[in-house]
Amino acid sequence: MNQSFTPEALRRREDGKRPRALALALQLPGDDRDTVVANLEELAQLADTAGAEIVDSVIQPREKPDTKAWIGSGKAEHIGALVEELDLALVFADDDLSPRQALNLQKACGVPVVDRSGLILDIFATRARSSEARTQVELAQLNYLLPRLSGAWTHLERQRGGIGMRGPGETQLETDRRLVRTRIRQLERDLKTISRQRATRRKGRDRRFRVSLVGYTNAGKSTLLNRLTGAGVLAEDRLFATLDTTVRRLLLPDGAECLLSDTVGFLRKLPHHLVASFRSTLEEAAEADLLLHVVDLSHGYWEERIRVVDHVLQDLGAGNTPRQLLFNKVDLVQDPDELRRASLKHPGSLLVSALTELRLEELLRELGRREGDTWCEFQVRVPLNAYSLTGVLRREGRVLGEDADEKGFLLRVQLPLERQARICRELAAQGCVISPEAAS
Ligand SMILES: Nc1nc2c(ncn2[C@@H]2O[C@H](COP(=O)(O)OP(=O)(O)OP(=O)(O)O)[C@@H](O)[C@H]2O)c(=O)[nH]1
Ligand SMILES: [Mg+2]
Repeated sequence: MNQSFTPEALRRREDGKRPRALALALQLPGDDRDTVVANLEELAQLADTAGAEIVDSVIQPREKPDTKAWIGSGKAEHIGALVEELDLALVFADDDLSPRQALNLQKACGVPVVDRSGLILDIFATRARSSEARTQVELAQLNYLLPRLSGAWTHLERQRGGIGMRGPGETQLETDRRLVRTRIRQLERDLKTISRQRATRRKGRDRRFRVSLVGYTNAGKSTLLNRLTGAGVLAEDRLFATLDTTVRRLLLPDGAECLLSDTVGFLRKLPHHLVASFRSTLEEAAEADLLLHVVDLSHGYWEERIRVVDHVLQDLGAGNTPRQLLFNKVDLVQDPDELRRASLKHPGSLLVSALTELRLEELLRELGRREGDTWCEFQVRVPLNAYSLTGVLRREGRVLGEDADEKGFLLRVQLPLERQARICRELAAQGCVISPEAAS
């Protein structure tokens, strides 16, 4: 059984010819036409990232999706004729289709039908580089594929097309369901190990303030990381340029440091299996001290995109992590009213351009301020016979000044807010005298 990217299709690509495709969307009652069109444009961009060329698109108004053929069997026949006429190799659906809907639509169209999840998984599969990302994508692919494993799919996939199921999962698709399940269990075990290793790395990573760049794909997160830290992360005008997490040190204006991490971007209707698989990568974001939510203000639907990102963060359990909204690409925004509208709607947000480095100092000052807010200052008197406790203070906090007299050692320290109560209790139990009033 082979549902993967066919050698034939590969050859077509190497020839420089991209598979020609059609994009399909439903417009249900209550759907705003402009939004459906914008979503179709996003689908076309995804298809382009995957290597296909959208030559036409069709929006089908319906009361509700047809359980058998999604757009309805009559319309499916019509699409089949269009596919023939335009000599298309693929059809993309801007929704997630049930295996049955996809199969019926595929039969009517005569070419493979790739739904939104299938397309996103395909892009991730071709872009995954690190072994962690590859494991995550393979797991998501196999979970997606399992209910779709059926002989009826294979002959069409072999004929032409290709996009939909490439990448690390590819070799597995030649096996049967039982083997796929076994492989899924293996991958889940691997990911658990990776997740544990990540957690250990995070723990050992010291007490620096952790800031995570989050946002819709293509918002400019990697560009910002590069501009601020010289990280050299790939940043390009494509969806899902970044799949792996990069963490870099960032020096703040007051001399403190934070750790800035860049990770995979979010997207409307991100496949559930993918989010689940990428959980360990995304935990990096979920466990940050601050989420720097980067928004492309030049995009017409930035408000909807903010909602999408908020939703995904909620799903990841990062709903309550402190946030800073950062409107990016303001160099592309011609209308000053748009800038005002964004600021008024989101008080406390910042307006920057990562590319032209506009107002990045303001961002750094804000990060410095937020970092400072996470510490509190104390004066601690450590008895002479308990010198080892100064080591505890150095490990758990920052020692700003140190003095000694005949009664002991006098330290001016900053302790992290969330642990200060515990540390102070422990120190007091060992004879230290702590005075918060000493804070400058
Ligand atoms: N004009 C302009 N373009 C920008 C700005 N910031 C980023 N870009 C461009 O936007 C595109 C996407 O930037 P990336 O930094 O790759 O975006 P990302 O958020 O990391 O995207 P993913 O990794 O795909 O999630 C690139 O072509 C950047 O050059 C900006 O402030 N102004
Ligand atoms: Mg990126």
